[in-house]
Amino acid sequence: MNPNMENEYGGDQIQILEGLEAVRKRPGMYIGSTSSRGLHHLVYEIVDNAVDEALAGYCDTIDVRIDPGNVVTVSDDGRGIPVDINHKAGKSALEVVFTVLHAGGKFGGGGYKVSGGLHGVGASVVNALSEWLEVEVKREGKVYHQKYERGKTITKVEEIGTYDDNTTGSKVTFLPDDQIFEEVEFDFEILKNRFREMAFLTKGLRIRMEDHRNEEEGIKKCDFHYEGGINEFVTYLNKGKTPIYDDVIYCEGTKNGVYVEVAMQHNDGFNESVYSFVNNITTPEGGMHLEGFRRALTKIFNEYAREKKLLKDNEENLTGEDIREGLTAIVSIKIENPQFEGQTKQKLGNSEARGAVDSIVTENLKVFLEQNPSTGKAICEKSILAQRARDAARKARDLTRRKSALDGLSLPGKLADCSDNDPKNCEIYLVEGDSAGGSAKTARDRANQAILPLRGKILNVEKARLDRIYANEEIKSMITAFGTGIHDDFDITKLRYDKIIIMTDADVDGAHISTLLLTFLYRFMPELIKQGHVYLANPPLYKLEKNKNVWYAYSDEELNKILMEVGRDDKNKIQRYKGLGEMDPEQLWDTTMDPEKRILKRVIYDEETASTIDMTFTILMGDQVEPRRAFIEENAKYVQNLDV
Ligand code: TSJ
Repeated sequence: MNPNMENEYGGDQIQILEGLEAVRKRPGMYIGSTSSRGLHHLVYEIVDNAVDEALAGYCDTIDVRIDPGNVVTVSDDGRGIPVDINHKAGKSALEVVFTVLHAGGKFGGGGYKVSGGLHGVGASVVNALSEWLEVEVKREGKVYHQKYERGKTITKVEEIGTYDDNTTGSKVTFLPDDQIFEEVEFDFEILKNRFREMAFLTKGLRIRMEDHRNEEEGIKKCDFHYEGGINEFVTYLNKGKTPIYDDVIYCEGTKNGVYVEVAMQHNDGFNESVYSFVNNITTPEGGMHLEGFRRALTKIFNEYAREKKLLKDNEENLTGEDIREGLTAIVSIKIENPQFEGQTKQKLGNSEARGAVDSIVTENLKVFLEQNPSTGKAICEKSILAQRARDAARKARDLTRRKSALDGLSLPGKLADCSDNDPKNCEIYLVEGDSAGGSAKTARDRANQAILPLRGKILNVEKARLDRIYANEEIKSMITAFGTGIHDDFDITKLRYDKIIIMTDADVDGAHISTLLLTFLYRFMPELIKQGHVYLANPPLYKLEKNKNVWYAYSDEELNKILMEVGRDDKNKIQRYKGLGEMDPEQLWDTTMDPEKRILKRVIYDEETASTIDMTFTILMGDQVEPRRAFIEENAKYVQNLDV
């Protein structure tokens, strides 16, 4: 071999290693964080590459498998990652994909590539952050293989076999590096929700997953495949709600090089559930594509309402909010060089996307409304009702605002506030009922724990219009106690407590009240949940006493465990707590409120699967019983245990 060549190759190699070393040194720069969230991004990154192959038209099915030890395998039936020598890099294209930063998809043609956000950083980043990674490619009758450790090449690209069934595909297996990640346990539900979303966004694509980590208990599986794409997504999101017209309205087209797809349907509720995506990546902060969509809707329905005389000449225009009341929609665009802006890089900055979405939606909606006048009328009538309610709500809100200005923002009378002035040290317990509230007031640490008793059932904000919500006493006291304001005035820096702790009875009613409170927080102050300020207290179900010893059990399993130790025959010393009210203040402190001993559950919010969370609340709090039962059986997954 020409020694110069060898040198050159060696030089390249060093540079490449430095590239991936940088990823290991500052993983957060590439995958956002090294928490559970970053961990899951590894899987999305690999799956995204296979989805690109599907978008290019060459792949129908993606399989994901989790094995014991959190080893993940992603395989597809695409063309197979090219293995021939990439002349610029002087090595196999396959090796380039896994060892050169940002090299993913730079060769070959077709498809849309993502260059920003948290995804699209390339398979090499996953490789760098994996203890080991193996890739297998089936192409032209040959099977190729390569293995890496912490980003470094361990074996050459080798031909390890042949086959003659004409199939092709790529398969990547990796083990996330526990030197990098705080946590290496994959959450089946989180992955499942994201894969469902990905399948909706790429019509026709099948994504399957199997979880083999705990085979004794069974193999968990899911299988998503939607020929209807985002139309089916909207139908799915409106499950448990009552649509006000039958069809999902669908708009599609390409303009300025931007491919635009929109699906929408109104329900008889009051919330706006519009999710936007760029190259299949969620954009929780919206951006130009969402602006284009909103602009088109507002313009079209105002024009339509005037033309049909549903809105009189002397009446005010409908606002965008009026038209979006009860709207469920997906705005999905594909664009070649997306620019992501904002603090979390989740907002689309490309201005050409605004015009593209606006004109595609305008054109499609015009045609749709001509052919479906009754749907047009239903939307306008609902928007006009929303307009009237908005006026009433503004009056109610102004009234609360003026009132609080007069009282100098006085705190609610029922609040037993804490004395420490530093919000960092403070927590507020939202307690169901006056009697439990009384116990909690006696039990608490007065310096740092505030108590706000709430009476009976909390207003279901999922079923009420704004005017009623702002007039509700319990809701008003929460808003003033938190100090953050609400709606356009919301300011998290004014939050008066670091922890908002929901404390309800450990029974069905208590769970219902918790969910009502969470629904309020989720709809009206989502930042509190997103930034991890919201917790559920965890009161015990049983108390056991024997020879002056006391045990508390927080679950039936725990009770059984204690009974095994203490002896089953002593069952009559057991006390089943029917509610917080049955505990005296000392017991309440010991079991549920003492920061040294208590267990709190933190409520988590995963942006990646926001649409699923939204539906969760709809299903739990909406009218329809059947989806709720099914959901509760599957178990609420938005709560994560946390010892504090
Ligand atoms: F990113 C990755 F390497 F991790 C990965 C890539 C993981 C998985 C599961 C699949 C893939 C992948 C890549 N599937 N299919 C492809 N396709 C290509 O890389 C490819 C194939 C052929 C051509 C061509 O022009 O002939 C071009 C490309 C980009």
